[in-house]
Amino acid sequence: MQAQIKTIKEKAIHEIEKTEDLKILNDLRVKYLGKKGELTLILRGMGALSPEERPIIGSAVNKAKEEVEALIIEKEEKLEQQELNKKLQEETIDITLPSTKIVRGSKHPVNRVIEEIEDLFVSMGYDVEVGPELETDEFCFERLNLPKGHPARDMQDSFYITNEYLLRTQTSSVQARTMLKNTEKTPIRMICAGKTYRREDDATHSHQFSQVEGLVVDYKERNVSLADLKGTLEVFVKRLIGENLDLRFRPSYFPFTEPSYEVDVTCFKCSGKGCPLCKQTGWIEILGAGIVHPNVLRMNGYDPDKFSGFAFGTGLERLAMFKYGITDMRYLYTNDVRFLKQFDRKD
Ligand code: 2NL
Repeated sequence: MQAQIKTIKEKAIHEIEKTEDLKILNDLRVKYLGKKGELTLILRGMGALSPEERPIIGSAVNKAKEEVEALIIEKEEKLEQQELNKKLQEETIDITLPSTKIVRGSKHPVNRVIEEIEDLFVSMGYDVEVGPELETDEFCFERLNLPKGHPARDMQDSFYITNEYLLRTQTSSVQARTMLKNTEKTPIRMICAGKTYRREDDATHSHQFSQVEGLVVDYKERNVSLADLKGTLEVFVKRLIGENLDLRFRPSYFPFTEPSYEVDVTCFKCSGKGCPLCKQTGWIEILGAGIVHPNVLRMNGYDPDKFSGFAFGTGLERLAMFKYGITDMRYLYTNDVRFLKQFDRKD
């Protein structure tokens, strides 16, 4: 019996020493020390032994088990350490390698202009409002003094989705919404910038463009006048494009204002001397503006006998082109990174 224990033990030691694999090592633990392991089975068979032999054999088996167990643990630690070393070796990071360059996007020039205009008007006490691009005929036209059948509707061929819904042709719908939602009917100073859509597509027009519009409504006795409108637009244009520019107001027509004006600015290319860009006039049209039409006030909940104000609107693409000297509107839409990268600045 003693000899049998010795043989099993030596076989176990030999196999443990031989293996270089943690899984096999675990199999060996089961094979020798497990419930049906070779050494365990000897203990189980001890019933057949004489009472004198039992403690001797029992102690011999237990001693052998302990030895084998210790050897397995020792080997286990050694193999685990080896595995870890190998992993560390394989996963070392070469910090001298050049890093991968993170390609970062840049703000689109139109969005840069929007943010600059918003900052400027906020500094003058205006609120920045937003509204839906999918609008109703009511807010896009009706409430802006453009009833169905009005000839000025023809100036804007629109994208109707249903009889009622269309893609907004101007941001003015947001002013109407702002006036209407102000149930207290307190004075309004707001601007709204965003995307607008019209059914046109040629060399100088895109079906989608961006506008910013402003609206001031105040108590009549505060006398908001054309002088305030002129002063506001002068600050707007000079701060945004250049202090040495002049503004010119020409009478015009918009359905939502009366009187209405088109506002010209000194040609940025020839400084007013006359060139092909300004068609030799020295001026370039950039804004529409006027005194808010009494109908528009009334239709949006403001009594025209008690309130008056001014409004203005402009296209942001043209403004961005003036500001940055961009010569072709299509650069703003074609997403050429060589163009966009030039605006990747933190100023
Ligand atoms: C242009 C002209 C303009 C307005 C927009 C406006 C809105 C309300 C009331 C009165 Cl709710 N006016 N907006 C007024 C005058 C001109 O825009 O050429 N836009 C690109």
